[in-house]
Amino acid sequence: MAEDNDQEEGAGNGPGQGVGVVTKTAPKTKRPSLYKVLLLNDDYTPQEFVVWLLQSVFKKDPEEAVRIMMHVHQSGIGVCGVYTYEVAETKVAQVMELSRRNQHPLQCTMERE
Ligand code: TYC
Repeated sequence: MAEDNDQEEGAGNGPGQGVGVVTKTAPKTKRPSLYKVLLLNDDYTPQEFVVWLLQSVFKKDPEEAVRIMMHVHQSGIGVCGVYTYEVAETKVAQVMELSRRNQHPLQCTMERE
């Protein structure tokens, strides 16, 4: 019978009954793009300066710094680290400024991963 059935129109919740449905939108967290900071080899920048840069700018331990420097020295280019855009940009600027101040021709650049 209609009178004792909750599913009939006019009974229960649902549209038009003044009862809201709580919905939750998943928060949209987009992961930022990452950028490789690359060091380029040259014939003039001292190896010790490159190792020092890798420790001071890129926070590498001494062994890792030597490994990266030797890789760049032997293959011409190498990755110093991977960062978000603004961090990568800052590291490149720091390397270029330190190299300029010390009159070394060392070049550093960044590239989207
Ligand atoms: N090739 C340089 C030398 O023999 C050392 C060096 C290594 C320079 C890495 C730049 O990114 C570099 N003195």
